[in-house]
Amino acid sequence: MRPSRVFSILHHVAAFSSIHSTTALRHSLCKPSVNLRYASLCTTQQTRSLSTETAISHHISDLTDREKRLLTKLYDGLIGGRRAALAESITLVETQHPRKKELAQVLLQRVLAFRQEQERRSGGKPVAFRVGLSGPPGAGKSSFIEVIGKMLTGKGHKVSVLAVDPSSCTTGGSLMGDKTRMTELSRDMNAYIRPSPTSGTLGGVTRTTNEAIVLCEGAGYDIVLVETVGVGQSEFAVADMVDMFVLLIPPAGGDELQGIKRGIIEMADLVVVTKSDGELVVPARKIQAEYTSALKLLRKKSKVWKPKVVRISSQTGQGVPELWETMLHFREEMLSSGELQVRRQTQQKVWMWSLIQENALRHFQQHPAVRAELPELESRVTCGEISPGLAADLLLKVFTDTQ
Ligand SMILES: Nc1nc2c(ncn2[C@@H]2O[C@H](COP(=O)(O)OP(=O)(O)O)[C@@H](O)[C@H]2O)c(=O)[nH]1
Ligand SMILES: [Mg+2]
Repeated sequence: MRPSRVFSILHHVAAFSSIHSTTALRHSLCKPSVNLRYASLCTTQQTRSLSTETAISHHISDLTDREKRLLTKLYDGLIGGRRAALAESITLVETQHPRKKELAQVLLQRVLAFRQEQERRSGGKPVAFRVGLSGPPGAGKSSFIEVIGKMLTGKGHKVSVLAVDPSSCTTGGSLMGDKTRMTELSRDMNAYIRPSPTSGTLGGVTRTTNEAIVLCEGAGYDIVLVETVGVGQSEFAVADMVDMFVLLIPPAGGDELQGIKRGIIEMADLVVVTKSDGELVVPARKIQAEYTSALKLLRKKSKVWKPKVVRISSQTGQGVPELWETMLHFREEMLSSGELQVRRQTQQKVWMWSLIQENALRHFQQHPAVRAELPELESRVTCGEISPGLAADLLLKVFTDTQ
């Protein structure tokens, strides 16, 4: 993206925002610090946002009246907690249409500003609790979400459920099954369930899920649950967008457990052995013991939190209230130590870099000079005539020479 493009998007943000002036935008980029570390971070942001402000004032708005009206309607509806507006906003961030993508960024920026203002008022404490739930297909994730979701709305929370399922891109959505497992929750006015988009790459799904989280929080959902199947890299992607990553394991035989990647166990802040009821209580206990000792050998993700292994049953509800207490305890520990805030900041950076990676690669692959050279270089690499390293260097050279 050329600088002028960047500024033009930033300008949309300022032009569209009637309440949030450029000063508010600066506020949104720099919330009052919770401790000294953030204070120093804010100082650099302040300097940076001054140039942003200058850039904004030099650019003229090119949002049409219709676009402004659409964005106002979505923003007001979203902040007012209207589900239809939330659904429409998520559809907007999922779009592939270039212009609509820009509009989505304007909307997001404004929702972010709103959310940060809320955070500032609550003393820098994140307004929502983001929880990732992963585990092999059939582990009982959706059944668990139904039970805990209802429990939480019963306590006065607003719960949103987002799904990251790259397999749904090819199968057209395995989420139908999930919806039927969440029948009561999907009828609950304080819950919002959004299936994974059925097109796009994992990268695309990840981006839109990250953005959907922001929108849900803007719409007043204070608990965001992100469900993902333990397939491919999706669980790693989800671990990178939540405050707490929970791994659900069914009390089944060894074979299924082989499928759970060691790396993902390391990511878990909590391991939940599901279906601990009836005949499954004994195997569930066994799995709990196995995971408890396995976790002791793994690298710790946090300085203040030791991952735990708990057992629950969504069928009987046993262990679910205690599990929620454990999750709250985690959040408190992570917040008071400042680790949670740092985790979120790191995630923002990871997210930015993965977007850059995805876009830069696409830009490279679509570049005319690269496309012209690619077939020949590829065939010379495959027949061993030149090394992959040399071919990559040559392609990068034609790319940079023609910029
Ligand atoms: N016995 C028992 N079965 C369960 C429990 N939770 C889920 N199941 C069953 O496990 C299967 C898979 O559940 P589901 O929630 O769809 O798993 P997901 O693929 O991880 O979302 C379904 O047949 C559920 O009825 C539980 O607590 N106890
Ligand atoms: Mg499911």
